[in-house]
Amino acid sequence: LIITIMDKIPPAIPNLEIKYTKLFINNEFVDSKDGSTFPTENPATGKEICRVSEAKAADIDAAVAAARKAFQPGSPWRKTEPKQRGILLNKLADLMQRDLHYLASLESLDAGKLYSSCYALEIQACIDVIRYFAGWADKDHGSTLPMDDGFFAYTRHEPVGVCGGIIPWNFPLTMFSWKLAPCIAMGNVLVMKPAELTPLTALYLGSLIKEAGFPPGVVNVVPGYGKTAGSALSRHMDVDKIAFTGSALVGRQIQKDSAETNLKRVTLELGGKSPNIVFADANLDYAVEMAHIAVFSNSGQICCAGTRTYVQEDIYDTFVKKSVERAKKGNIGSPSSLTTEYGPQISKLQKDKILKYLEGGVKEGCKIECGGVQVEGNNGHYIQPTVITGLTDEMTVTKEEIFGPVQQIYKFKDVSEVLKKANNTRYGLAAAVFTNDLNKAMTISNGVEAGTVWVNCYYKMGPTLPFGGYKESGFGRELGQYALHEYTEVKTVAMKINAPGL
Ligand code: TXE
Repeated sequence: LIITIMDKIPPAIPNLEIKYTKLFINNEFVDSKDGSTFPTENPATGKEICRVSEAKAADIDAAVAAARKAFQPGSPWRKTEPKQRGILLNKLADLMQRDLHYLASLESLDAGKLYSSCYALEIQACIDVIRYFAGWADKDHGSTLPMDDGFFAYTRHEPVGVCGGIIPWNFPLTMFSWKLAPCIAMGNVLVMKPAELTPLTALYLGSLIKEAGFPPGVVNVVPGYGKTAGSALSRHMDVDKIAFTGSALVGRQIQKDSAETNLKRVTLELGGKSPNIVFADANLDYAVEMAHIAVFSNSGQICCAGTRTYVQEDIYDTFVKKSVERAKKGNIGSPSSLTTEYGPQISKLQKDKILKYLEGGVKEGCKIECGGVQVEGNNGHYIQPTVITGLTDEMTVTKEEIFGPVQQIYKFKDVSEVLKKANNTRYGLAAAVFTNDLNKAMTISNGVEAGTVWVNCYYKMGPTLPFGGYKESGFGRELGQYALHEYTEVKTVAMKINAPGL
């Protein structure tokens, strides 16, 4: 199957022309107010790609003002019929489809992500998400409510207003789409701050938003750093909601910012330490492969990665051996090459952080079965695919998100022990179980504290499936019908009926 897909993928565009590097406010590309710019680099080479205008507080003010103006009662956007909002979103999806080759090449260049995956899977999935929410634009509505005689009551679903998006660098276009699509479908306006490490596809999307015909100010894109641009957005008195994906640390800060300012609505998706549980009765080779994919996809930089692999004791030794063989087999290389399986980490900072976790893990007594070091002779931020064992629940590497290509394999005896271990974490984003025993599958999927549970599969996601965290993985749901609630206020209207003589 992979070979068939690869055959259909054109090579990544070489020497890519970067078309948009300025802030996108009010449907125009503009310099930042003080003229500041910042560099964005190619993680595969460590070299600067270009400089991008840097939004600071004054630019965030301008973007929020443009969004607020677009949201005023009587504005072209407020008068846009729900059906038309869906048509505009579908038009945007058409344009992304048209420019898939360019977008995939740009995403790969700026984020160090595998071009093949961007082209064949991720951007297509963004398009699907946008089309899915386009369909909801004229289908989400309130209801009439049972009420005392002489009264009539109903609810209206109204847009929240000016929404701010703050997104990370591991899935730049995906995160943009997940936040943009339900936000716009429900009639809101958006100020999006992409991660400082990956601003380029977000700006390009700005040009497509304009081309699709959205009125000025409905969507604004303001790249900049977290402490300046991000904070100005999350502390803004005229922003009604922030949708955030990123680190738990910053998630807490954003919640605090909301409390200290205007109690804007907040949804948070903050990563995880997801357990992937493999029982002895599972199909062994399939489980080894899926556990590998669960950790190493996107260079381990996935919030719901299966970072704690729990393997039942009867198959533990074989599983470790096969996992190590698998990790040694993959092709490390340029993310733009169609044959590459493992690309770089996003930055030197992230690479160093991962290596530090590994160093700490070894000091705490865990064993590196393979990898554990950076790839030498390369200026990109590459780390060898790593498998570690000899882990305990108390180790830092068990508790914290490493966010790199590091598979941690644990041994367990039975269902009750593994369930306890799986839930022994502050996170709760995802979990998986591999077994052919229905009772085990049900016991784990009912008992595990996580927003998504995969049974005999991993990363099975789609526009209809809500995604979000339990516990410190955050709150709120993206995708699916549940996402609509995050972008609507419910208004209750109770009306007295004057019916003389009845
Ligand atoms: O995230 P940050 P970083 C985890 C992962 C990773 C760690 C650090 O463990 O190693 O976080 O990554 C913006 N106010 N995840 O430092 O800082 C920032 O500009 C407002 C998991 O890159 O949280 C960016 O746009 N905004 C995660 C966004 O927050 C602020 C994906 C995320 O950056 C801000 C990425 C502030 N004070 C990292 N400070 C996941 N859940 O998938 C920063 N930002």
